[in-house]
Amino acid sequence: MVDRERSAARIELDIETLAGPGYTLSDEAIRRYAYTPVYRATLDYFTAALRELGFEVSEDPVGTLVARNRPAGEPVFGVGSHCDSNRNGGKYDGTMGVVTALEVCRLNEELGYSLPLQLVSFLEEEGSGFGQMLLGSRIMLQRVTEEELRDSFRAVDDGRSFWEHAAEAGYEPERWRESAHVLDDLSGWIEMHIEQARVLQDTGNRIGVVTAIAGYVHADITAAGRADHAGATPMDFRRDPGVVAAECILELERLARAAGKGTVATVGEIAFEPGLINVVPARARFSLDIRGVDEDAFRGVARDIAAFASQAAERRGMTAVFEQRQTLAATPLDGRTVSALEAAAIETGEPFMLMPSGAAHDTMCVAERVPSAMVFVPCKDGISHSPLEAASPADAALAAEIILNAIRSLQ
Ligand code: HGY
Ligand code: MN
Ligand code: MN
Repeated sequence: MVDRERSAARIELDIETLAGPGYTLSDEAIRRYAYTPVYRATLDYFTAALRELGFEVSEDPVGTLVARNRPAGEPVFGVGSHCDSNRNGGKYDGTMGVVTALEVCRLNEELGYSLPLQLVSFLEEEGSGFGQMLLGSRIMLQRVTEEELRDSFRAVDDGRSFWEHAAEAGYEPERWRESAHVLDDLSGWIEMHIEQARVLQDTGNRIGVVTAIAGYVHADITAAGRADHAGATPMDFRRDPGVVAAECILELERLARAAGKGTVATVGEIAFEPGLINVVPARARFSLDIRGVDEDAFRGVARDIAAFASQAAERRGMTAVFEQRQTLAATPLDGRTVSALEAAAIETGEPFMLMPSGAAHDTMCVAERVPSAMVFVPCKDGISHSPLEAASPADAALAAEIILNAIRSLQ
């Protein structure tokens, strides 16, 4: 029998410790990402706790943490998430999933179930280090190219390549393809995560059993005009790409709403060059994050905004270029694993629901090779990617019990 109070207390201690100094680059938000000392300290924290449980802990060639309680080659069931954070992150996104996976490993030992387990904490899920979301799991699934790792993927902080940073941190990026072997022995995979929206809270549910994960397109549009003096240049003489960007942002909202079917679209980054108050910008770059569970709908929005941008720029004597960063398809999750989680949730008598995920997760990659599912817990008012993020260790303890029992039933 799981002592949920004890589990909740352990989960809370882990979460609060990993929110403390030494584990974040900022004291206003949780900020940790690949190859920073605070991220290294976070991996060391999990390594110590897992070694205490007798797990064999290692890291793949680029830094994804892998811990297992069976020798390589034997089947194991996968649990985990990511412990890097958004640059404006909260204590719970990702980290609560790894902590809950750790609690599943603890309970497995204490209750003598001796289930074969492998805990994985994926590198760079947030993309805070190199602007590439799900980077560790996409490397594992070989959904990147060596050229991207060697050259195009550049650090947000200093513009140097992923390859250089990985090597400097003591990893072996030249062996990146071997990361695929992390999934070789997995008989299944369950990731726990905070919901990052407010459906569970508003419906009074403590648990979400996730049935599918929205697909996405990440891209940039760069409009190019001409830098001019902001005071001396009459309005009719301007080539102002900032105005093109503004038209695109409004059009993107219209396209997403018109597409419906849960399609969403966001411009989260915008940058003008030279970015001075008294200079009409020469260039305007803005990011696109377009998502949905209906492939045609969200990919249609990406296609239409690219065409709109180019026409809007041309109308004003300028150019606009759409460059895709990356894309993943909407991912249905494994029916048998979902049913096992559903049965385990029913057994607890606690309120739960089946639901899709609007946020992206490493499970989108794992699911290509391993029967996978996810468990959500509520986060207060749906706030996430913010230091105001809040979630309940008691809900996480309930999730740990449900995951543990689902894994037992899947053996
Ligand atoms: O943005 C996402 O979907 C994830 O939280 N990185
Ligand atoms: Mn996350
Ligand atoms: Mn996130």
